Amino acid sequence: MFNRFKEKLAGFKEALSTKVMEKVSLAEEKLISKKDNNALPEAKGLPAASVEPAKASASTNNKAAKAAQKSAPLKSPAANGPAAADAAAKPKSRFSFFEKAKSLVFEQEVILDEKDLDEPMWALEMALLESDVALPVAEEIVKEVKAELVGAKKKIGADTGQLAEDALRKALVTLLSKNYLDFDEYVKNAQKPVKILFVGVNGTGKTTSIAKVAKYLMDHNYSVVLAAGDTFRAGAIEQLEVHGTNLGLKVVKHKTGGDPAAVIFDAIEYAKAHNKDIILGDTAGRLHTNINLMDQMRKIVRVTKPDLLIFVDEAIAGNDAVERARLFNESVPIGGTILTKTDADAKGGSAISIAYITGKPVLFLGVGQTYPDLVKFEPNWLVDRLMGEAEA
Ligand SMILES: Nc1nc2c(ncn2[C@@H]2O[C@H](COP(=O)(O)OP(=O)(O)O)[C@@H](O)[C@H]2O)c(=O)[nH]1
Ligand SMILES: [Mg+2]
Repeated sequence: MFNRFKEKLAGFKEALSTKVMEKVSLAEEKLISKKDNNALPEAKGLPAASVEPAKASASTNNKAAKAAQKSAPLKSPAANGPAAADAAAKPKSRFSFFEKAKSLVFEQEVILDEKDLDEPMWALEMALLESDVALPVAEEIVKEVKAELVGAKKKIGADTGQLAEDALRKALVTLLSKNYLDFDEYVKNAQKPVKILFVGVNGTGKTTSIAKVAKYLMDHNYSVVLAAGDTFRAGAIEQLEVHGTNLGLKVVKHKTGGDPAAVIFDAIEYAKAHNKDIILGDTAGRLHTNINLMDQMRKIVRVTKPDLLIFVDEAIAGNDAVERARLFNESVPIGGTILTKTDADAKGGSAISIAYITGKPVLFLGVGQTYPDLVKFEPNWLVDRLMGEAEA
């Protein structure tokens, strides 16, 4: 899942790491030249200072040492202790001076400014666009990541890739949380029976998703009835009936070629008469470019007045899915999206973009062909998979 996305991100991480390293070596050079200039007397003084007590403890005959020892009572009794210890560590102490200087550089914090981020941000935008993230969405993410990184203090030695990842993760979670809707809460609070209608292009996974959502709702103790509203495609009614049989659900149907609005209307009547909680209505697949079929969809919506209209599309369609969602939403106001086939999606762009572009939440992700292969949309779940370890 999303392996291409992970690959593309490597460019951004690398660009950021390179920039941080550049800044670090610049800071290092500055620090060293500063040390070279004003550290000379200091550098001379240090070994000299440590030489003296060294001699003092090494040779008790030395006059200076004796004088030092005589004057010792004037100082605190402990004063000789550290001096002696320093002396014993003389060769090491000289070494550790350079060690200390080095570690100063290592602890130097690098602050990234806007200009430093030009290249990494370009790399990020390219990575997002190549992963089929829609342009306005990519721009929004870049803006967020940049805001997160400008002024960020970076310590050399820490993982620069992590800095890049943390900033991007935060931006993605923020973006994906914007239109979040808790489907469970929605269903719980909605007046029953809840009328949910599924629309979208042919072959994207509408009927499969209806069966998955039915199973999901049954697992949450709701009673469900299915409406075979795809009266257009041969075999569509039978396909839904197979799911009905598998799940033990009533399927309300008419003949192929019948009026889809009438089928859904009947299912609503059935649900009311039998105290069912939820009606899941199938519809025929249609392209947003087909004026007649789009008109028909508007009619179905007008007549049946669904509480929730779900647009279904496949993640693997990338930008096409996002564009279709936008156009469907212009025709009939959708309440949310189910993005199917994310299990086969390498890029992740549509999952990132679709809610932002439509302004409507992603409700579920389809992750396979069996009933339990439905994941309730959670920003963190998705971001974990987008940013996590690539699978083999
Ligand atoms: N891998 C995968 N396949 C899916 C998923 N959802 C649906 N499919 C497959 O997509 C094909 C078309 O599904 P269908 O429900 O008939 O699409 P519809 O024409 O929109 O109703 C079927 O072979 C499904 O098994 C999914 O999340 N992952
Ligand atoms: Mg179908």
